[in-house]
Amino acid sequence: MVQQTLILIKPDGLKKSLTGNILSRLSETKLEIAAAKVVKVSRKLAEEHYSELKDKPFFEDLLKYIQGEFHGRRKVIAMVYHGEDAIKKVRQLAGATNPEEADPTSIRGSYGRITTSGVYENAIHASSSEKDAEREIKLWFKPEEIIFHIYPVKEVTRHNVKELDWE
Ligand code: IDP
Ligand code: MG
Repeated sequence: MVQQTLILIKPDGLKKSLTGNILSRLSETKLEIAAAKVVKVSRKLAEEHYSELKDKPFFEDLLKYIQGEFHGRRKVIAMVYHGEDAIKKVRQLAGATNPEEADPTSIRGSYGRITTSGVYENAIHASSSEKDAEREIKLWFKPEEIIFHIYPVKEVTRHNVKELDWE
């Protein structure tokens, strides 16, 4: 099944200069890149992205982590990958959430760590289901930033300019 998945190179991945390595690993999947940008993550975006984890004890640290507060750089790289079984392929390559339990050849197994304060710094985010992927892609990207449209869009007029929005 053709799917899309949201991938983030998290602030630790950027600080460790892993962008090239991660993109090379992702190219092993033969998926197609459908969107990419550098994003300064606001607290609101961080909260919405991780809304399902809001009751976890590590939630506040997670918001700081994804906003770059632990790495002195307020940015992530956000990308959409597109193709057959994209979600499973990228999750497999990413490895388990806990970098110490992740397959050592996976991205998280190779580059992740648990900090002394208990944050899982695992270099990348990858959507974990079709439902999450759709929610996350619509949260991070506008339709016109994505090359292929697998989710319905509608035309809206803002300030007399026609543009696309998610339906
Ligand atoms: P996922 O990123 O593999 O989908 P989620 O459970 O959705 O895992 O958690 C989102 C992120 O929150 C993880 O990637 C990791 O950075 C962090 N995280 C998850 N569980 C823990 C934990 O038990 N302690 C500390 N950080 C965690
Ligand atoms: Mg998740």
